[in-house]
Amino acid sequence: MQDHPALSDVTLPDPKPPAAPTPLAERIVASLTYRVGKDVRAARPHDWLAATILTVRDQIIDRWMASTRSAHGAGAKRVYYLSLEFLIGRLLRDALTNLGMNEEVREALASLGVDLAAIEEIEPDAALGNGGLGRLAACFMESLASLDLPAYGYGIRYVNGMFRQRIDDGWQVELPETWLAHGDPWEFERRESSYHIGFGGEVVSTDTGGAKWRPAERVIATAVDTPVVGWRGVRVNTLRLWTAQAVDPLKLEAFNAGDYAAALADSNRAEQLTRVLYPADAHPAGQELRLRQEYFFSSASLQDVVRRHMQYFGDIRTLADKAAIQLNDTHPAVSVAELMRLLVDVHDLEFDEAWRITQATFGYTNHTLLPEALETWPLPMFERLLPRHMQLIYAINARLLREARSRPWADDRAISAISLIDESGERRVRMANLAFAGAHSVNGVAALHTRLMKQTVFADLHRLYPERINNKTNGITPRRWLQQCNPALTGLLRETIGDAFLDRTEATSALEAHADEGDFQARFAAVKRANKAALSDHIRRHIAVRLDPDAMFDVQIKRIHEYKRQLLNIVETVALYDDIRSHPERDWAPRVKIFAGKAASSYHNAKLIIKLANDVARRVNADTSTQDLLKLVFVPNYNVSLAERIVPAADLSEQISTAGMEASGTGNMKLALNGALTIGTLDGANIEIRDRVGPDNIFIFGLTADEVAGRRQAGYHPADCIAQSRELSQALTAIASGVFSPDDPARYSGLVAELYNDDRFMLCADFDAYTRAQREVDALWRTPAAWWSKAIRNTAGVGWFSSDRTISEYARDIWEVM
Ligand code: 26Q
Repeated sequence: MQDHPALSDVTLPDPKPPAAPTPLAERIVASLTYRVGKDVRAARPHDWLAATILTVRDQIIDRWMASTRSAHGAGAKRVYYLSLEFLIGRLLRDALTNLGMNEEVREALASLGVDLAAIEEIEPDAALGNGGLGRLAACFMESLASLDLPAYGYGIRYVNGMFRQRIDDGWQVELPETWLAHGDPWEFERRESSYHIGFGGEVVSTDTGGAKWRPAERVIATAVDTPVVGWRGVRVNTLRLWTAQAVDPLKLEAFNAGDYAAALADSNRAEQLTRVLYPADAHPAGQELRLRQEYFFSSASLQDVVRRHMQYFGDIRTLADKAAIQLNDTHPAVSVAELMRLLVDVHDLEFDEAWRITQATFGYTNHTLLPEALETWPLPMFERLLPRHMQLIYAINARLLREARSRPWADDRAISAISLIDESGERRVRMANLAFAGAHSVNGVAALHTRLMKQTVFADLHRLYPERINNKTNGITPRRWLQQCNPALTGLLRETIGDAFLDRTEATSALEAHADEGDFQARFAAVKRANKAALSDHIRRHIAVRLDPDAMFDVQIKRIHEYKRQLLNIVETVALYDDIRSHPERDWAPRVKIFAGKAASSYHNAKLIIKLANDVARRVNADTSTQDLLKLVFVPNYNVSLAERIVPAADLSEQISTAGMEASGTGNMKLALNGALTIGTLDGANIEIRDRVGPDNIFIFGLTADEVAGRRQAGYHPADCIAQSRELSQALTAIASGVFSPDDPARYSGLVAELYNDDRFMLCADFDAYTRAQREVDALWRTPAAWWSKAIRNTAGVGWFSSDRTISEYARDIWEVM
């Protein structure tokens, strides 16, 4: 019985010849009319933005499908980047640049009376991340597509990303970020790609002697896809973000009985899962919702990876040959246990074979050495939420510790350091150890960081598996962080050294030959000045402070954290202010101190540091005696878009973390590429930046990581350092006694007392060296030819820090796809 004739029986009409391509402006109007549903005359800027994005998106779709087909056809190995954060920022300019459509779209819109720059400005900044780790994931996605590697990013589609920061009377106030308020025209919801995710319940044994998890609770994960366009449009990859829904969104029985709260309870509970991004706290609190998020997204991603693998290759045992999964920090580390569950419980593999496949499939990237920032979960909570995973972790641990005990050097201390369970207090699951054990590659993000990983947090695991740790120094995408954010510099480089650097960022090295040419220096300086004037305009409009674009723009832009030492910079500014007032006759270099960054809402000292910056700014900016010599601004709501304004306008880049504490840093690379000189410690990637730009073109100061460790061991007494430095003690006394906080003179007494008592971040030990380095900066600023020569050598020297180079190394050494 056949209801419909077989397809082959039907005579299909001849396919229509392809329609002549419509001019772009007409296609934008068609999008506006038929997809946004707005009349040209009634359209508001957001409608034009949506219509433009939808039109550009159409151009992307064919390439997107072709990319998927080519990977499929070739039976290619795919790369999966699992990250709880993707700090992608705005996408329109990115897509236009990479497709080479900027001019065409600008003209089409202009013919409709619409200004492309104006609508680019209202695109929401997708802030699905906290800082460096999230932005790195975004740069990596762009480089993966640019290198034509088949890859998927997996993450969570948070309804509320990183909070919006307002500064009220100098204090940080957090407001919800509602980036989806106007919808997101980039995304495609994939209802067909949905998975059940379980929580809680119990483990039962099966007839065949296996185990099966019977979760008490289930939610549905649905995929939402965003295309990621590579440079020159070579490839379009997918960023797949998961959103949570209840299995039974409306309980009709309860609804009919009039209990509306109960009717919607499941929906509300499920939707909580993908509601909000957790802040990168100084001390992550180990909250249950966070663990639920981590598992939700890990399980959905792995089910999707395994489903795709089975669809294309049909044999689970070849998974590691066809899939490389990279864990962005430990946030997705529960994936190790989840893949084991899928292999053992669902695909019936033996434990040992499953473990071999798991290790061969995963790589793990570490981004921090701070012990208090390493993720651990209370064992009872973990067991209640994920009982089957807890069993598998015990089994993995037994295997791991058996192997460790076979080594002659493994004493009790080493064994307890290697264990997946921390038994020193209340028992906790160590996610870093789980990720280390479950991966064939464990990498750090800068050379120093990788060395310290081997010597500190992972010393015993490294001794057990000496081949596993490797370095992959971070990078940044030069498309966003040079071409898009600094079109004027890009234009100057193209005229001077040709276009090679657009495809191979290292080719900026050709600039070195021009570093001492007066004419080129003048053009380089003019570009910088124009960028500074544009930033000054923005700052005047937003915080009503007037800046002089001829002053040195000295910037520290990053999350506010004590180890990053914004406080060192502020205290030095106070000392400088005092010095200028005492010696107004000296030849000071006019400076503008620019700060921007967010503090985690529960991080008390970080928020107090923001207030201090604002208190000092109010006093200094109002002082007529230092007017043209010193200004301080705290620019609110630091995000990717604000970084894109500040980076091209910076003269001096502050990278002053306590040595050994900043895993890499990536802002340091963005600023140097745009011609800022770095003042910094020998920490993270600063060391490699010095190696590439040369020690004469960077201001390095302070203790090294080994000296920091040595001082700590020998007993560090900050009060002695303070007593020995007149400038430091005067500045601290002024701050502590309320000179900058007359409304609340004791506001900073606790903060300053901490410096006297333990000064965990060794601000006092580095203060004098920092001040000396700053005075060298001043001297250089007063000799423009020398300054610009060094600035140019920075742009010339740091092309190596392209994320294309970083991704090539991951592809070759870890994923084996190149
Ligand atoms: C952990 C548990 C619970 C809630 C939140 C978190 C959490 C979230 C985000 C912990 C840490 C982060 C972010 C860390 C981060 O951005 N690290 C930075 O990574 C950069 C990329 O490798 C490096 O350049 C920086 O040095 C490093 O600080």
